[in-house]
Amino acid sequence: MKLYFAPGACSLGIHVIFEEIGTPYEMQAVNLRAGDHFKPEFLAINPKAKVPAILLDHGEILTEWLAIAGYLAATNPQAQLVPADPLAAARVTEVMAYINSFMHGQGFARMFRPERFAPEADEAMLNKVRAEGLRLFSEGFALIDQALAGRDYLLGDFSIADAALFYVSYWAEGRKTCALPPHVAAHYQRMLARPAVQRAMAAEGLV
Ligand SMILES: N[C@@H](CCC(=O)N[C@@H](CS)C(=O)NCC(=O)O)C(=O)O
Repeated sequence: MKLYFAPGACSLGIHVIFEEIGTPYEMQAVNLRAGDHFKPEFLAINPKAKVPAILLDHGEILTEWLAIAGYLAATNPQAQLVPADPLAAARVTEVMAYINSFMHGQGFARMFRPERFAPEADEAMLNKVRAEGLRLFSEGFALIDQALAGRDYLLGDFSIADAALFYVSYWAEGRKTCALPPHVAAHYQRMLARPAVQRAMAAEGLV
């Protein structure tokens, strides 16, 4: 398998999952700053021009964070990255969807791509979009913080949901965009102590 990633992007969470599983995989960096994701070579991989994408061993491409994480967990049951109980497994998807669609797609995207939410806006308006993004991003962390009270990981045991929380926590703490509330901050430190996370961070040049 091959993971298409950009250092420190949401693909970091998928990178962590690959490392947690421990099976061999290749990495292909995509330079988002240089706009390489809009070039024909990458659009042939993902016409949505986004990382992460994975190339499966039989040649198919899979995109979308939630789909990739779910696929990796389902095809590597020995890694126990999703609970067997259907409701517990749905809880994993529930929290990942919130992180990926709301915190990332609504909150963080407004902070870093405000022009996509307000085309042709002037700088004052873009700043309002950025501020709204920060508000939504922080609202997400506040909600997740409550869910983490008394727990080491989001659903009790480590799961792919923790890799999702890790990548947005990295955006907050690692990129200094906002302070993490206490339980999320403790979760972030717990994640940083995992060897799989350390390997992924080192491979992306983030430490
Ligand atoms: N819905 C997609 C979103 C992926 C996404 O937003 N990826 C970002 C990096 S974190 C990206 O490739 N951005 C490039 C761009 O939007 O120009 C998913 O969950 O996989």
